[in-house]
Amino acid sequence: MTGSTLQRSAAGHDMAEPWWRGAVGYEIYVRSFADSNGDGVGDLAGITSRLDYLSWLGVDAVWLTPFYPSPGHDHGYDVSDYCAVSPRHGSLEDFDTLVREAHRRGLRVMVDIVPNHTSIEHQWFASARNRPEGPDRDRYLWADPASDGGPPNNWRSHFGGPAWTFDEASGQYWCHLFLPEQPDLNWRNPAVREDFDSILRWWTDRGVDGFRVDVAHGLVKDARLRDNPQIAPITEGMDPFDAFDAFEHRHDMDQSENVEVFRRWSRVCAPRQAMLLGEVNAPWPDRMSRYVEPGALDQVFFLRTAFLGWAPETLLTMVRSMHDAAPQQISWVLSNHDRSRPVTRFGGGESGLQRSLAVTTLFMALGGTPFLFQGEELALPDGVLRAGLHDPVSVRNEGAIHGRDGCRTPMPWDSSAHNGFSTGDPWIDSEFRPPEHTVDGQRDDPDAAVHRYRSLLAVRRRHPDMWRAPLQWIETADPRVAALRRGSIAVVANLSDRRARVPLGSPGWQPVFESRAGSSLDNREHEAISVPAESTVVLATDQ
Ligand code: TEU
Repeated sequence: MTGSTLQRSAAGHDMAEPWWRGAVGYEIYVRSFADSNGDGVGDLAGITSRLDYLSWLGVDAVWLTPFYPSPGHDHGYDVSDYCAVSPRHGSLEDFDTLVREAHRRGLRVMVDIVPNHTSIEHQWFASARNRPEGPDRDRYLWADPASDGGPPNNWRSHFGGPAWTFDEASGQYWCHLFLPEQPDLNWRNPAVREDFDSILRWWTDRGVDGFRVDVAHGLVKDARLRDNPQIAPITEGMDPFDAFDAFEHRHDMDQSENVEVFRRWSRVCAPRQAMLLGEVNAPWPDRMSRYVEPGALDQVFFLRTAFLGWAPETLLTMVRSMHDAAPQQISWVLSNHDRSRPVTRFGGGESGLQRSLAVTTLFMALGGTPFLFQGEELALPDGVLRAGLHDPVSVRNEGAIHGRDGCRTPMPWDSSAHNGFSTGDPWIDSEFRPPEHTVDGQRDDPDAAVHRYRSLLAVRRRHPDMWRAPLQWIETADPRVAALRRGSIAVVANLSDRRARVPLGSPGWQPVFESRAGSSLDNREHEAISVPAESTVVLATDQ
């Protein structure tokens, strides 16, 4: 099925525009969304059974995290077959059903493609390792030991330790920017490029509407494998992500040749109207915007906002400069399956919710394709584990502080056993969520977070100017307050801790969405809006 058979597209959408203009995406962490067969692991049939909820919420597209065959060292981000479904998550038939049912409801389906590395169990790696003289060897990055017998250079793995593991049989090291079980592909090898063209075609032929590209900044490595400059000391027991940041990643990441790979991918995907959305973690904004030059990726995630605690001035400064460098091509996010949830990062409870919704409301008016992470619409704090650790970053590093388990606990649907996620024991053992944090509990309460997010999405759909009309920033006196105008829409985000008054420059405005009640149009001409602390208001005018 192709996109043209979809029955709905974003309101005000012009058919000549790509489907993602004006769309809002929703990330599904497949392992933890819905389990249909009671084995404790989320699956594709479970997702299909919950599509009505996503339609009701009002998102336009879902991104599914990897569901491919995988030994699971990094929970699916170690793929052993790119064109199949892991029995853990269902079957290809289940996938086809999911796509068909999603399309019937006007929802697009994006899959995660993991091109930086394969699983150690992928047949390409088995062949590369077992036959050093064979044609598959060069699909990966192998290098001789340094003169002292150690790793060939000083590159580090994101997940701790060197980015190199020694292969006794051949006497060479293989490169891995993540786990040793995730060997990095050699993107200078034409066979690798051709294989991925085929993988993209294979999934678009099955009806997928786009790809989220894992570690898009990592693909091509320095041809001479030069050392990275070290910029900070590494100490014993340091968090692996901090140790990774102790280097300037001049030679292992963000090489100019990455963009050439995506130009090639775009030639495959653009004629099929399949979106290419990169996970790009590059110094910004100029390096980021290179990835979305015409004919390369369509959008990139801007992930810095998913790293921040509550820091309004920093957040607004980075958002504005990133927006201005690529006004329609940023996928704005506050969270994903790698980061602590925003409600927790922003102080928890009602305050965490107010702040998250205030920022998300601004994101909805920035062009580009914003994404919610499952449970964000419920204002969930991080889940609390009852037992065990699962994230390999925590399991393999005693000093790790940025464990990723808290955001990966099951989606709480209701107050039955395991919050309705599974009838069996979930793969991750976490505390029960109270009724007010569940989908069912919130649907019965008109003031609950889910209704506030749903209204926001409805307002965006009703007012296409919110994402389409040219954006003009309105200068404000306080750097913690951002204001903008887009055609018939104005948005004022007051992230400061006190009420703020912003002149709108013309009369005739009406609030159409308040992230927190209590804004007031001041004076008879309605020319200024007074906005409560830590909230965002969207206004419309008919003038
Ligand atoms: O994450 C990539 C990742 O870890 C980096 O973006 C990292 O946050 C950054 O470079 C820190 O400097 C993706 C997936 O989202 C994650 O779940 C996987 O574990 C990882 O790739 C490996 O596939």
